[in-house]
Amino acid sequence: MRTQVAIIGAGPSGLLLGQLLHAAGIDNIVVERQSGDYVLGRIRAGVLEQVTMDLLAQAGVDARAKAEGLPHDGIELLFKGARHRIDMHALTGGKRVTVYGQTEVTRDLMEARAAKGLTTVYSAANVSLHDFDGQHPRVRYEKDGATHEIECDYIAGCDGYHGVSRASVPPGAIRLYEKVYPFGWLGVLADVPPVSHELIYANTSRGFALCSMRSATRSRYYVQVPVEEKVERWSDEAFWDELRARLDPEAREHLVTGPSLEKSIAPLRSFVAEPMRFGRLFLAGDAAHIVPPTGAKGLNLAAADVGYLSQAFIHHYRDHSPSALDRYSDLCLRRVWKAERFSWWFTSLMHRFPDTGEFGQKIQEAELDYLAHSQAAATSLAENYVGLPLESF
Ligand code: FAS
Ligand code: PHB
Repeated sequence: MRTQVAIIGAGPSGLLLGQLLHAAGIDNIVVERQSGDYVLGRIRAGVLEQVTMDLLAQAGVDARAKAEGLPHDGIELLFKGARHRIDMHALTGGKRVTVYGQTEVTRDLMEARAAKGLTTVYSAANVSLHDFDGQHPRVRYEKDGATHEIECDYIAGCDGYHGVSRASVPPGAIRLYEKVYPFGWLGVLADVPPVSHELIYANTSRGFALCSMRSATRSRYYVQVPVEEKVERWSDEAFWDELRARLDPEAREHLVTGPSLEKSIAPLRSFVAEPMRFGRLFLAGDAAHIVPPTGAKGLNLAAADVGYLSQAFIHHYRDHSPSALDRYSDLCLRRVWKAERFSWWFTSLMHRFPDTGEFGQKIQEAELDYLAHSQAAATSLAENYVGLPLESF
């Protein structure tokens, strides 16, 4: 097979890149090691920045997100037993986020790709990348007992943190930056109405909690747990009891519980790989960076990367200009590191660390009190949460 851009990974990065390239007349093939159902079965992000919504629109895949997504103008910070609203819409001159699950984004992208008859190879085993440091890169994979090869102009590594793309880069050519947090998030998805119409981020002496949602009838909740915690040790009842213990009286009273549809523990880490380009291989999304989900940046950073990368390929193929491809990594990393900082800051503010102690808890509460009563402080949180603007090439 031959294509212009071979995309590794059919998560949000790979599928959105595929649609953006197709919309610009650039041929591409997506190679995914799992089945489509497996990809859809992963429960992950829930909050989309306007930048992401705009990119979905550019790809012609925003209809359902606009129809079913929930526009959110604010979030609430819960500390010392009381909630304080951050009016992001007012503080950012009218910006907002949209609550719409990553699963639905992926489903919309999968359906759009299939409707266009574009090639997606699912259940591709032993994917390998070749000669991306030369002029004629290739991707190999095994399927149905045969080895297949794709000749391409470029490879987009959209295969996540555990993917083969970053692992294919010679160790001396890449710099890795990582911070692993000493706790995880135990998450529950349940068909119960959300406890509040906006997200609640809670800092409590028992640890962090987050009240989120997927719709008016489906909620997503998280509680901070020790990094060694096992999800098997948590009954639904134990989860709901712990969440209640971390809420304010009003939220506790309004909490509707029910059987979990999904229950899992996600580890938290900050991670960046530099650069994001190696010859004719470009990394995008979780393949290049990971943020703790506190700032709801992971999926949105992935979308921004492929927004930049699709524009760079368009400049290359349409305008025969290599400069945008040359600037891709620097442009992404400038915004990635700002999102890494915001996600690290918000995680440090909202969670209990082994060494937080009483003094640390007082410092966190003082900063939260400052955020709740200073327009300057709240504006900084708001403009980062709704998403910093993209730069132009
Ligand atoms: P993905 O990991 O989503 O997709 C990569 C794809 O590549 C996968 O389908 C994988 O099967 C495939 N792949 C891997 N290796 C391959 C190979 N060798 N060959 C071919 N294909 C291969 N972000 C938020 O904003 N909010 C959240 O609450 C949140 N929660 C998360 C919870 C968990 C447990 C995890 C892991 C992440 C969470 N994230 C969250 C971040 C997440 O949403 C990512 O940012 C987002 O999935 C990034 O999308 P991709 O870059 O496409 O990577
Ligand atoms: C979610 O709904 O899964 C979600 C929302 C906001 C976050 C993290 C996760 O910061």
